[in-house]
Amino acid sequence: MARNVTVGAAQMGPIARNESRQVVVSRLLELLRQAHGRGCDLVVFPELTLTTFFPRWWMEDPAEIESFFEREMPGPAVQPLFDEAKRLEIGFSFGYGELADEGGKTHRYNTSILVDKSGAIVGKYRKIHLPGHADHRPEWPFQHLEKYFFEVGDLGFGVWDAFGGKMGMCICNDRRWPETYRVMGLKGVELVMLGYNTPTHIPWEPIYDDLTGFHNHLSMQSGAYQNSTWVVGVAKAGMEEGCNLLAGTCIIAPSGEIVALTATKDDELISHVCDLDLAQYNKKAMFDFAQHRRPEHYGIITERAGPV
Ligand code: ING
Repeated sequence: MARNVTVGAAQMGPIARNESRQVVVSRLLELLRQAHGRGCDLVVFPELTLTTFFPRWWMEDPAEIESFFEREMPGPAVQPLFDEAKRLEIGFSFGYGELADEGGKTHRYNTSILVDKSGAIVGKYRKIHLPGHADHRPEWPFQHLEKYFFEVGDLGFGVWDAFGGKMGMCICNDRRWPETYRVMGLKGVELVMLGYNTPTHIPWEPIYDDLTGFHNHLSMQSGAYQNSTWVVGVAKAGMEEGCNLLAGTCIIAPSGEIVALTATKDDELISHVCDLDLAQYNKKAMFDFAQHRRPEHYGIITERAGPV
């Protein structure tokens, strides 16, 4: 008996800097309804999907910075998405800028949540691998200031029992790091969902500009195969405020094969019936960690920050 989860990957086209939450949510609702029409159980939206990718600009005004974040989830502008998803009995995941008042301080995270069919938030993840820089670099065509706007996530890589299997989340640059998938793989993950905003020009490593699409799929396909898990990668795509963002939204099987791929750089839904039992196959074969993985023999150095 297959453990099927029909998954939708809801790619978003560009979001303008002045685009209201209400307009963005109306676009998310349209994709949600399309997903319902395809019988989806779960829809994955991109990273920071409620606003434009604001880390491309230097900002100092606290009110302007805060305008890109959410103090409550769901807030009034996002509530319609939760309501409609609950009505349609469809789960979803999306990314947003989180303001969290914890320990007497206000913290800023690049966050994603997992919402089940009842409308309950069953999982939260705060981005750990923050790429780019924290200082203003006006000589560059655009900034990549995630280290300035966000703190490093403090929740680790979680795996949650939901949708009949073991669900995991990560965000964008996390997908490039093998540890991301391996930590979830060691927790038995069967489907990893993630969103990304990936410029096709990287000011700090322009030699790989023509390989952004290749590296995008290479990273996710490797993670899927080496941990025998489904991977769903969802782009915010297109020319957004003068910055060209990669598309390439895809659904990847535990074999590492791409089974669904977007054809545009706009709002576009792709979907696939994901049999979670397929993830179990190689967990009991090539990647049976207990049988074949020998970390005690790897000569792992003690993890240390900074240059070795
Ligand atoms: N974006 C990019 C990503 O990792 C980046 C940053 C782009 C790093 C291209 C390296 C090369 O896909 C985010 N938001 O992490």
